[in-house]
Amino acid sequence: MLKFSDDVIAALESGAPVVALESTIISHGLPRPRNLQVARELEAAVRDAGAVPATVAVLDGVPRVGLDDKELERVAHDEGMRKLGHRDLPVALATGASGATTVSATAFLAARAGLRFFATGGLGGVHRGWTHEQDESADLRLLAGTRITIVCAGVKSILDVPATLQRLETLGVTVVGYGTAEFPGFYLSGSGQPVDWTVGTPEEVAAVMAAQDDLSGPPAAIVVANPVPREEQLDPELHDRVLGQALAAAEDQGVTGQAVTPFLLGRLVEGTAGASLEANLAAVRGNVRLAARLAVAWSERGAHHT
Ligand code: PSU
Ligand code: MN
Repeated sequence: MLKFSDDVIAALESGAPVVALESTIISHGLPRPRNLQVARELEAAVRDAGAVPATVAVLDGVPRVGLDDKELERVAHDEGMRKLGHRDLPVALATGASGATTVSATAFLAARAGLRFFATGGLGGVHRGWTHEQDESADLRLLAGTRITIVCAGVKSILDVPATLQRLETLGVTVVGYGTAEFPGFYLSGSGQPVDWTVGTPEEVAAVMAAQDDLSGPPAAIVVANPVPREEQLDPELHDRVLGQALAAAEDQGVTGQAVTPFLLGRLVEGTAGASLEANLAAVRGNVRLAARLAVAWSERGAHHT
C-alpha cells in the first residue's frame, strides 16, 4: 500500500541508514518559494551525512515514502495540498486526496515502512489555553504508540511547553536531551524546562534504541531533543513579544483546529521580519543532520538491530 522511492527500497534492503522527513513543514510551515529550496536542502543534508532521505507525503491517495524532485516540488507548490494528520489518512487514501503529512502521519507511515529515524523542526503538543480549549496535537498520542526515534528542537514554543512535557511523561514517551540538560525551546535554545536524561553521542542514542528493542515493551517513540545553536536562536525578547501578539491575533480572529499552528508560525515570521524563519530553519537543519548521524551509527551497530 505504501509506495517507496527506489533509493529507499535499496537502502532498506541493504540495511543502509534512512531518515524520514515530514512534509507539512514544507507545505504549511514555511513560506513559498523558500520552502522548496529548504525541502531540497534537507534531503541533501541527509545524503551528505551518508544516509538516504525519505520525505513522506500522500499523493493522489497513495502514501509515499521517499519523493523524487518533481514530487517534492508538488508538495511545496501545489496550493491544494492538505495538511494530513494520522487520522486523516484513511479518508485521504479512500478519496485519492493529496496532502502533506504532519509529525503524527509521518511517524506512523515511517514506522510502517520499517524506518527507525525521523527528523522535524518542533513537535506539536498542548496548546496554551488548554484549560478552556482542548487543543492538543495528535502528534503526542501517536508518538506514544509508535516505535520511532524522532529528532526535534523540542516542541513548538507557541505551545504550553510544561504541559506538553507532562503529557509526554504521562504517555510514556522517552525524552532525552542531546548535549543538553534543558529541554530546547524550538526557536530558542532552551525552554527553561529540564530534561531528565542527557545523551552526548550517536552511539549512546543507538544504545538507548537497542535497549528499547531488547525490553520489547509496547511500541513508543524516543524523542531526541536537539537545541538550535545559541548563535542561531531567535532573540528571546523579540520571540516573547511577537508570540504574545500572534496568540492575541489568533484569539481575535477565532483561528481554530489545524489552522492554529500554521497561523501562529506565519505571524511569527511576519512579526520578526523573517528572523523566526531563520531560527526555525537552523533548528530543522541541525535536527536533520543529527538524525542522519544517528541513523549511520545505528546501521553500523549491526543488522540484528535494524
Ligand atoms: N515543525 C516545524 N514546522 C511545522 C511543523 C513542525 O518546524 O510546521 C508541523 C508538524 O507537521 C507538526 C505540526 O506535526 O506542525 C503540528 O500541527 P498541529 O499543532 O495542528 O498538530
Ligand atoms: Mn491542533
